[in-house]
Amino acid sequence: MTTLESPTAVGSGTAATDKFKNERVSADTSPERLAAIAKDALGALHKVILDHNVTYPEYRVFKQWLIDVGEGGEWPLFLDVFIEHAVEEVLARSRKGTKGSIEGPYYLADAPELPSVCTLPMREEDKKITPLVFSGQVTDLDGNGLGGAVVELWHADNDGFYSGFAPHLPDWNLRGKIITDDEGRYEVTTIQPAPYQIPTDGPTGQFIEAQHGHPWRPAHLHLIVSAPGKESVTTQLYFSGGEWLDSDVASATKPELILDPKPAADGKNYVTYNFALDPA
Ligand code: MBD
Ligand code: FE
Repeated sequence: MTTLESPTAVGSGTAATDKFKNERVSADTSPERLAAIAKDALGALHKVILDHNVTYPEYRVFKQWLIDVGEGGEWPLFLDVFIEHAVEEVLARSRKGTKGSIEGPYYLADAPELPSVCTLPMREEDKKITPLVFSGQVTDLDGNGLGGAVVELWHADNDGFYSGFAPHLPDWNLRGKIITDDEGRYEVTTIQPAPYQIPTDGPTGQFIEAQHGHPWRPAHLHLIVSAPGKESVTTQLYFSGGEWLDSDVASATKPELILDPKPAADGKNYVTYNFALDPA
């Protein structure tokens, strides 16, 4: 960290909550299915209370903590760190192609479109970090290249900030939608990301500290890869030998999603990763 503290819970949390609220999501869940899920969710919680002999003071602390999470704008953070991976596991059951991972709270639609060979938007100070040249091909499950596929890429800067969720960063910093060439290939230059510490100054940080956990995610790239007629995949890529790979606070790593970039004589790191998309 240089001039700025790590991201604050209220800063990034409020921005993430506002972004999510603006999406106005819905799901075509039947009333019967909703009732069954709600009944089992409450039942699971009741069982924890009974198994652990939870007391009234403990119950009231729980209530206060839930209120604090909401008022601190931390629900997107807390849910995506501690719950989303289970939903992704359900989705993964029906997938054959590239493994997915969680989206997390900091995705923004409408990033600028970039050609198949490109550099992500970045500031002069980002350019001091080791460049990462990330290339590969998007294919179907039979290995046929998919021209015009979209590789959406977003990641934190070297201080752990995501553009759109930190006011000091220009819009779309380290974000882009790379359009593949006729053979489905792409080559994007960005910077080698650093491990990411989730904000520790709010109720999510309290929750982690109370359990003697750590607030770190291994360094990661976020991606959504899509093509016409194919199922899009939301995923993340990590870095071989990186810290926190085996203890990601968000439980979102998979062995198939680890990159091993090699430094070249030009001072840049190079790595290739190919994406295979399931049919829609
Ligand atoms: C992140 O950058 C992230 O990827 C997740 C899943 C949660 C919090 C911050
Ligand atoms: Fe992230």
